[in-house]
Amino acid sequence: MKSLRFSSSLALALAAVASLVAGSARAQAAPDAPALYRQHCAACHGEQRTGGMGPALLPESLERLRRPEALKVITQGRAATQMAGFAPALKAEEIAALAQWIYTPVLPAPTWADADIRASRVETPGAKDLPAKPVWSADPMNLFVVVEGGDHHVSLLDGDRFERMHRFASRYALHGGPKFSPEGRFVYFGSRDGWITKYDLWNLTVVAEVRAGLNMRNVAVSGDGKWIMAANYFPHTLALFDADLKLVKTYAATTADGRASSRVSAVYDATPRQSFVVALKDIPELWEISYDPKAEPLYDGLVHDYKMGEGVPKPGQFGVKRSRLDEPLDDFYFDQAYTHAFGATRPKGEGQPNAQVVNLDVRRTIARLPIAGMPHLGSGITFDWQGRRVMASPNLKDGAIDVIELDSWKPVKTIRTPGPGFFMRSHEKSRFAWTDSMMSPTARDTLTIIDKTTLEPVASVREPGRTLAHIEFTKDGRYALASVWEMDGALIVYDATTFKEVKRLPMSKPVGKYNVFNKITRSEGTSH
Ligand code: DHE
Repeated sequence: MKSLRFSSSLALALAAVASLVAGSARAQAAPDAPALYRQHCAACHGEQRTGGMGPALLPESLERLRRPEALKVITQGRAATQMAGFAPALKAEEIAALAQWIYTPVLPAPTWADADIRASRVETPGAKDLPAKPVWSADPMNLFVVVEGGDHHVSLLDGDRFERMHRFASRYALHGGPKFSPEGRFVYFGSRDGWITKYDLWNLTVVAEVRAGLNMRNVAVSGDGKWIMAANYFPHTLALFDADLKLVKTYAATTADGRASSRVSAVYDATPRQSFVVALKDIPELWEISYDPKAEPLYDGLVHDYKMGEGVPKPGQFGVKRSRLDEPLDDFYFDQAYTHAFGATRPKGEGQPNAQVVNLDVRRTIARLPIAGMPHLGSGITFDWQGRRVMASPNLKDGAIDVIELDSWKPVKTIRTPGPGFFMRSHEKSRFAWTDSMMSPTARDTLTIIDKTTLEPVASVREPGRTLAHIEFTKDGRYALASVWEMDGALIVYDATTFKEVKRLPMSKPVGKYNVFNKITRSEGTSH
C-alpha cells in the first residue's frame, strides 16, 4: 500500500515535470512560419507566394523592401491597400518569424511557363470594339498619364487646363514608364509583379491584362504598335505579345550555348531600327530583336539564336542578335539616331560602376564614358550645345550631372548639383533642363534648373522637407510638371521660363508622369 502510494505520487510528480517540460518546449518552439503563412497570408499572396490579390512575396520581389519595413507592414498593415495589420491576430514573435521567412526562397522554385502566361490573360468584353475617338474633349496629344504609386492609381491630366480628367486603380507597384501606341490611344503599364495592362485612353477602359512574369522590369511597345515585349527578372525570360497582349513567344535569357542564364535588365524599343534592344543583368551581352518583317536572315557568322526554327535559320524577324560586351548592363538609353546605346553597369560590392557606348551596327563597345559615381543613363537627355550634340545624365551617387560630347565621347563639363539625383528632363523648346536630387537626404526637396546654353545651374525650386522629383514638360515645352513624392503628395506645375508655380494638384505619391506627345514623338528631353 505504502509502495503504491509512493509510486502514484512519483507518477504524479513525473507527470507534472513532463507537462512543465512540454509547456516550456511549446513556449520556446519557434513559430511555424509556413503554417502561419498558409493560414493568414496565402489567400491574398498565393500559396506559392507568387501573388494574387496582394503582391508577390518572393525574395526577388522583396529586394527593395527593407526587413524592418516588412515587419512594420505585417504588424500595422499598409495604408490605402487591402493589407490589414496582424498585430491583433498574431504574437510579436509570430510576426517576426513570418517577416523573416518571406525573404527565404520558395522551394521548389515557382515556375511561370507559356501556359501560365496564356492562362493569366483577361480582357474587358467589348473593349476591343469601342470607337476610335476620345469620349472627352481635351487635346489627346497634350494628355498626361500620372502614375500614383502611393495608392496604386493612375490619373489622366488635361495638359492645357491642368485638370484631372479621370482616375483609375492600377496593378500594384507599376515600374518604368508606361508605353504608348503610335497614335497615342493605348497605353501599356508594367508592374513589378509582372502584370501588363493595356488601357484605352480614349474610351477610359482597360482593354486586356496579362501576367508576363513573376518579377518584371519593364515593357516596350514597337514603333508600329504591333508588338509588346516584357523584360523579366524572374523567370529569366523575355515575353513577346501582340498588341492585344496575346503571347507570341518567350525567349530564355541565356547565353547562346544555354549554359548561363540572366535576369533581364530592361527592354527598349528602337523605332528607327524596327527592333527591341535588350540588356541582360548577369550576362555581358546586349541583344537586338528585330520586328521588321523583312529583316535579313541572321547568317553573318556572329553569335545568333536560331531556336525559333529548331535549328533551321529563319528570316531575321524576332531572331536574337547578340553583341558581346565586357560587362553586363543595368540601364541604358540611345542617341537620337538610335545608332548607339549608352549603358551603365552598377556592380554590387567591390566593382566600380562604369559606362560604355555600344555601336548597335558594328555590335561592340566603341567607347568608355568618362563618368564618375553611379550614372543613371536611363534618365539621360540629349541636346545641342555650341553646335555640338551632347548628352547629360544624373548620377545616383554624386551631386553631379556629367555632360558628354557625342561625337568624341569626351566630357564637356560636370555640373554640380546639391545632391545625387534620379531623373533629368528637358524639351526641345526649352532652354532649361531640370534635375532632382532625390537620393540626397538633405537636398531631396530641391530641383535644380540648368541653362543648356551655359551648362550652369541658374535656379532651383524647393518643397522644404519633402521629396521633389521627376519632371515632364507639356507638349509645347512651356510648363514643367514635377512630383511631391509623398503619400500626401502633389503634382506641381511650374512655368518653364519663370520657374514660378502655376498650379498644384493633390496626388498620392505621383512617381512619374508622361506626356503623350513627347513620348510618341520621342522628344529629346524625355525617356522613350
Ligand atoms: Fe526605376 C524607369 C531601373 C529603382 C522609378 N527604372 C526605369 C527603367 C529602368 C529602371 C531600367 C527604364 C524602364 C522603362 O521606362 O521602360 N529602377 C531601375 C533600377 O535598376 C532601380 C535603381 C532599382 C530597382 O530595383 O529597380 C530602380 N525606379 C526605382 C525606384 O526606386 C523608383 C524611384 C520608384 C519606383 O517606383 O520603383 C523608380 N523607374 C522609376 C520611374 C521610371 C523608371 C518613375 C520611369 C521614368 C520615366 O520618366 O520614363
